[in-house]
Parts: sequence; C-alpha cells; structure tokens
Amino acid sequence: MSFPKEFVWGAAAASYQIEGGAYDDDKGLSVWDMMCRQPGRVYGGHTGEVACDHYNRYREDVALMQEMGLMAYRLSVSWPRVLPAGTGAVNEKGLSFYDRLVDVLLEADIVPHITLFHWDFPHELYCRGGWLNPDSQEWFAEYTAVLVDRLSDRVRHWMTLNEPQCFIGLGMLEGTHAPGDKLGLAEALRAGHHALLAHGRSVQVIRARAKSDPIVGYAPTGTPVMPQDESDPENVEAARRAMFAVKNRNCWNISWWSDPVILGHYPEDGLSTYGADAPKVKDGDFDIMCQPLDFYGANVYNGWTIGRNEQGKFRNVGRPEGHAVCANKWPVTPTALYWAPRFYYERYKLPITICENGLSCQDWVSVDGQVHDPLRIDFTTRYLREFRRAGEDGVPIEGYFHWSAFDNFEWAEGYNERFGLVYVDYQTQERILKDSARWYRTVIESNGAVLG
Ligand code: GCO
Repeated sequence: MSFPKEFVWGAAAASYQIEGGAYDDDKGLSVWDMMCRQPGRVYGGHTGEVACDHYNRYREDVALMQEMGLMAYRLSVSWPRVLPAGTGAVNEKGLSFYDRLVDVLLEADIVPHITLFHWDFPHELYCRGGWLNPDSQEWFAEYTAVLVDRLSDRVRHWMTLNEPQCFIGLGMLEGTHAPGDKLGLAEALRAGHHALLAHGRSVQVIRARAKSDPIVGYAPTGTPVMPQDESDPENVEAARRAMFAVKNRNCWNISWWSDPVILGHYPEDGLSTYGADAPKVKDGDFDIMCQPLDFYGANVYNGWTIGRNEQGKFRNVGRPEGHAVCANKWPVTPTALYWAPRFYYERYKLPITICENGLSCQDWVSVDGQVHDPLRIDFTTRYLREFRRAGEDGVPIEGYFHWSAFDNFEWAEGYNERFGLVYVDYQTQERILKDSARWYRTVIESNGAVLG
C-alpha cells in the first residue's frame, strides 16, 4: 500500500515567521513584536520586522510553492494585522492581504489551510491580561468570526490554535517565547484553560458561520514515545502510557492539551500532578472546549524510546553515542512518525494530518549557486516512510505539511536556524529552491512512490 489517493501534500509557515511588514498598513503590535525589542531575548537581536518580506512578496512566494508542486499551504493569520487592538475595529488593509493571498493560492491550485493563531497575540490584549483574562475566549471568537466571514466562501480548512504547549508553556511559564513571562504554574494553567475555551468557541464560530462546509482541526505538539521492541505488546503499552503521561509540573505534555478538546475532560494524572495549581473548571467549560473536530493536526519532530532494563523495568533507553542530530541538535527519530500518529489515533479516534515535520540544516549557497541539502531529503524520506507505515497499519492518514516552506524567523533562535525547502537570503530577499524542494515535488507527483 502507498499513501491514500486523496492524501494532501503541503508545506507550512506562520505569519510572524515570514511576513515582515510589522509596521505596514496599520497593523497592530503583537507580543512577538514587543519581545523582539527587548535586548537579549532573541538570538543576535534578530526580529521578525522584515523576515522574508512575504507581506510584499507573497505572489513570488506562491509561484515558488507552485514550482514545488504543493497541493496545500498551511499559513497562519496575524491577529493584530486584522484587528490592531485585538477586538473592535477591523483593519481592512490587513484583512485584504489574506484575501489576496487566498485568491493567489487558489489561482495556483494550492489549497489554503488556515491556522487562526500561531503565536502573534495582539499586544493590546496582552495589556488587558492576555490569555489570563477570561474574556479572551470571546476575543478569539470575535477574531475568528471576522476571518470566517471574509474568507470562508473560498477557505474550507481551519485550524484553531498552534501548540498551546509553547505559547503558554514557553511564553508564560518559562519566558523564552513571547510574551516572555515567568508566571507561576497556576497562572499559566489558568491562561491555558482560557486558551482551550477559546479553541472551543472558535470551532463553534467556524461551524456556525462558514459559507462552505468547513474542515476543522487543532494543531498541538508533544513528544512521541516509541517502543524499543515493537513486537512486545507490554513495551508498546509502556510507550503509549509514557507518551500521554502528565508527570512534570510544567506545560510540556500531550494529554492536558488534547484530552479536554477531544475527550471532554482533563487527564486524571494531570490533575494529581498539578494539584492545587490546576485551574478551576466551571460547569459547561468542557462542553465549550470539546467540539467535534475533523482531524487531529499533529506537529511531530522527534521522540524518545522506551525499553526494558536488565530487571525488566521500562525506562528511557537513551541514544547511542554519535546518534544522528539536526543542526539545532534535535535527534533524528523517524519512527516518531509511525508511533505518534498511531497512538494519537488510538486515543482520539480522529484522522491524522501532520501539520509540521521537518528539520533545521546548515544550508548555504554552494559555489554552483544551488543549495544542496541531502540531509533534509534523507530525513524526510525516513519520516515519511514511517508515516506511510502507520497508514498501512490502519491509521487514517490524511495529509503532511513539511515545516517549512521557507527559511524563516525561528522564534528565540532568530535566523540562526534554516528549516525551509526554499532558501532565503535575508540581505537580498533572494529565494532559491533547495534540492529538497525539487525532490519534494517528485514525492508529491508520485504520491510518495519515490520514497521507495
Ligand atoms: C511550531 C513552531 C514552528 C517552529 C518549528 C520549528 O509550531 O513548533 O510553530 O513555528 O518554527 O516547530 O521549531
């Protein structure tokens, strides 16, 4: 068996990471604009002010996507570009950017998949308490309505939040991402509770107002756990348990952020791990959070392996010396793209779309003027073979979005990491299709047959 006939091959990017135009056309400020102004927060003092200048070069960029043969493009919308104060007055110039982008994509036969929130939270709303404010769910519902009203005649694919683990955990608890706060766990989890409510309200708004039948999902992340011995059912079970466990008093886990949205409650072990820091749940909260979804959007980069020690007890088996790593030292663990989709599907019973998967490489322009990135091709081949295997074993696999379409602003790492299929020279804004981009085209054209 190969990939399903209707399988969607795409690539992804996010507004703050590529758009630039931070001060153009009356855009409001986001927490990332503000974070980048603070010395020492982002590698090298880099900012997303210009980034890939996609705000001005989107036509050229869509032409490159077409050259790559993409069937779909996962983009996100900058909330403060559309609503400069986060609520209230709509900025027509900002909204019309997305309107034009959608049209240009459709003309190129590329289906837009819109993520409503990929971290550029409006600064004005942050000053009103941000996600800590219980009204945040209504702010997000209002913003959702503006986009759905304007775009849903042409856009059917929607994702609500990207990785609450990061924008709450890294943004509000650890302070390494915007807004850069180091709150207590109780405050972070309360903010997270509001974000989960915002997700639910947003799904309700999409379903109530969309002009064409919507396909709605959610794009969280987490760390997959793989069994060392795949033929040992107890090892598989140990991996599943470890993958969904909430053991640490931080925001980095899967089930706290997915169970309420899909199963309608917080996980028991999370409630005991967080104890008195767990948020108060009001009657009806889970009814709001838990809305019908059409797919589970998984962002998967790497995982760890669990196996038996000499006494037969399960533990993290670690990695052998010299194990393959990406430029940013993330480990290369292809079977994560088998086990994560399988465990997600078994627990949540939703079809799986991989909304992000990819790697940072040390790409540069070679003397022949090309960008040769064999490691990206090898990495993606290995991961996609595993994803295909998940499909063969009965997991409904619907799509794959490579992270990323373009090199871009990698948050606190600035431009120090290159995740793109397309190389971007930030001085000249020249784009070069990397070898991987041309290769990806052959993957798409053959619906994965070239993966071997
Ligand atoms: C994510 C981030 C992306 C990152 C990518 C590489 O959703 O994890 O949204 O924006 O750039 O994951 O770290």
